[in-house]
Order: sequence, then C-alpha cells, then structure tokens
Amino acid sequence: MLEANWTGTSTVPSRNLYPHQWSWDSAFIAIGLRHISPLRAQTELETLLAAQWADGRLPHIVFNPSVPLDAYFPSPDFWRSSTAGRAAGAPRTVQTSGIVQPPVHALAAWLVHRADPGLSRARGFLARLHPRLAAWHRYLLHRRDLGGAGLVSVVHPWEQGMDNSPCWDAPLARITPAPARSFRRADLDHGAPEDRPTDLDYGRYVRLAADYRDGGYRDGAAGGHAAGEFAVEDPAFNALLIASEYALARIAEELGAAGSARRERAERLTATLTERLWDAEAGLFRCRDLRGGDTLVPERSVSGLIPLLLPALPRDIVAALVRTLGGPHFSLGDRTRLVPSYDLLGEAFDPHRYWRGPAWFNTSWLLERGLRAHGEGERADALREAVLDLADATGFAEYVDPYTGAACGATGFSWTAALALDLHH
Ligand code: 9YW
Repeated sequence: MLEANWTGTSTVPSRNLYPHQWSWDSAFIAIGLRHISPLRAQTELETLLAAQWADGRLPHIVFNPSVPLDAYFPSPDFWRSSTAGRAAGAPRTVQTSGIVQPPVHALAAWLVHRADPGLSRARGFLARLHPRLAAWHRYLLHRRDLGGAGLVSVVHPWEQGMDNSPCWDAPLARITPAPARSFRRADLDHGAPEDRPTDLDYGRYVRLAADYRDGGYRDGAAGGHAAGEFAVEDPAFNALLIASEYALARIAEELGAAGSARRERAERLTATLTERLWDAEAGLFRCRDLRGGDTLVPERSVSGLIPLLLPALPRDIVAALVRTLGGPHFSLGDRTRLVPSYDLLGEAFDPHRYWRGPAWFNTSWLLERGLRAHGEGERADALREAVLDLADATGFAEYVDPYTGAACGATGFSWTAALALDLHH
C-alpha cells in the first residue's frame, strides 16, 4: 500500500482524497517506511523540508504540480504561496499552503536515523536536516508564541490536524463563514458527507485561511497582538513540539554538538504546558482559546491526552491521564479498543464524523508510546494489538467507529499502514 501511495519523492496520504504531500502525515509515514526502506524514509522528510519557507515555517501541504487543480480544495491557486507568501519567504519553485501542522518531524528524523545510522551518516541526512528542523522550531517558538507565555498557538483548525474537533466549535463560532458559493469542496467527491466536516465548517476554514493569506501570512508579535481572529494553544501540538525538542537534542549530540540546552528547554516547556493547559478536575489537558477571553475550552479531546508522551510529566499527572484514558469519557480497554478522538459522553460526540468521535491510528500510536514510556506495558501492548488488528481488518482505514471498529473515511490510508508497520517491528 505504501508502494502504491509513493510518488517517487514522497507519499500521498490517500490516492483519491489527499493527492499531495501533507506535513505531519509525512512524518508518520517516514516512521513506518524506515523499516522497509530507510532511504525512502529519509527522502520523504527531505522532500518536505525542501519546501520550507525562509521564515522557518514548514507548510502543511506541498503540492504535486502534476495533479489537476480541482483534485483537492484548497488548491495552489487559493494559497498563492509564491506571491502572497513572498514576504515570509515562501519557496519559488514549489507551491505550498501557508499554514502549518504539528511538528512531529524531528522525532521522525531521529527514528529514521536510528533505523540505519550507517546510511544516514553516509548521506549526511541529519547534518542536512538539523538546521532546517532548528529553524522550524524557532519559527514556532518565536513567531507563534501569540499568548506570550512560551507555548505555540495554532491560527487555523487545520494546523492542529484534527480539523473539526468540537474544541474548535466555540472559537470558530466567532468567525464569519465565507459564502458557500465562493468555493467548491473536492473532498465530497471521494468521502461520504456524513463522515466529513460540514459546509458551514468549511466556510469558516476558508475565511480564516483567506484572511491569513491576505495578510501576507504574517504572524503577530508575542503577547497576543496578532491580527487573526483564531488563536488557540493546543495540548497535542505543543506536546509534539516538546517531544521533537528532545529528538533535536539527540540529533545535535549525534552531530557532535551539545543537546543539554534543548533538553532543559523541553523540560521548561513541559512545566509551562502543565501550568497553562492542565485541568486537574477533568484529568486531562485543555485547549486555551486566546481570542475567547483567554479561557480553557470545556471539551475533552484526545489532544488533551497526548502530552502523556512527555518524559518530564509529573507522576500524578501521568496517573490521572491513564485513569482518564480508561474512564467513561474514552473507555479504552473497556468499550473501545482504539482511543476515540473525542469524549464518548460529550454532547457533540458522533462515532462517524471525522475528528468528532472516530478513533484514528496516529493518536493511538502516540498514546501507545506514552503508555510504554511511563511503564504501562500491559495497556500499551493491548493498544498495539488493537492498532495491528484494526489496521488489517479495515484495509488501512483513515479512521474507525470507536465502538465497532468499522472503517470510516478513506481506505488505503498511508499513516495507518506506516504506523501499523512500525508497531509490528
Ligand atoms: C482535509 C491528510 C490530512 C491530515 C489531517 C486530516 C485531513 C485535510 O487529512 O485534513 O482536507 O481535511 O484532518 O490531520 O493531515 O491526511
């Protein structure tokens, strides 16, 4: 399946639905590819990083010029990276989007290196990637610290990767949607409407992205002075950045430089994440809505569990997260085998609609790692088994009904195959 989705320089997430290169998909895909072709895994990340902007941002989509414009919306003529993104340093030779996705890349680069250190050293893989990964983290930690407290903000739901999570309902409700007639969705050509975001969601996604583009993709100064109407500190996005900071420390050390300052920063960021986003009463991390009076969003999302990945998390928080995973809201090991994307008891819960309930393989892979890292071997083993069984049984579905495990969305989805491959090894 990964062979079928390989284009020669990168892997598409899904042949029909997502026919270009996506940022965090490529990181997960490389983590799986390293077991069958370390060279291809390195190439996957190199292709993505070659599309980096001069300000350090890694775009969430790198467009394949040979795919027709109407195959995916929003297409290059919407983002207009090479013109609208000129001041921010968008590349001239490739077309990209102008928003970002979660920074899983340094973690992926480190794991890819470890799969075949000889090949990696011979090709100068880490030496070439390190400056780009460092610039990427610098962009996030400086240009995207919109709350001024040290955490990164996303300025669009697509940036966090869980497009229509109920966490965005309140922050998005303030956005005037673009008129439905002003754009044409391509996703409904390939996906069932009841499994996908609604037209109203899309209107708001389009408005936010168009406003960001029309402002030249400029980011505001620290302290919340950015122009954008949407700015949220998300637990999964920040946890993945911290996990990647640890990986970048290892990469620096492999290259003969010091990693300790980066490791200390990762620990400080873990403390800030806890101060800003931990909700002890609910037993999980929350999103902070900077434009909504700087308040925590009262929804329980899988995003709020993903900081379990972090090694420096206080023990009582680890214990609370493990309880929440197995408790009534996520019910892992009881009513569910993979982690639902959203609160089973939440008002907005829908077992089939995208990020409003279905279980996704990448979040379960991250939580498997988190459980294992904190000595929860038995729970990690059960989650690993579930990923392998359901990936196989569903034809590598994009996501599944969390109760029945039935396939939803696309099949032949690359990160499902890649992460199953990784857990198989
Ligand atoms: C879209 C590619 C992407 C993922 C996102 C997922 C979806 C794109 O697909 O967004 O058009 O809705 O939400 O996480 O990277 O697989």
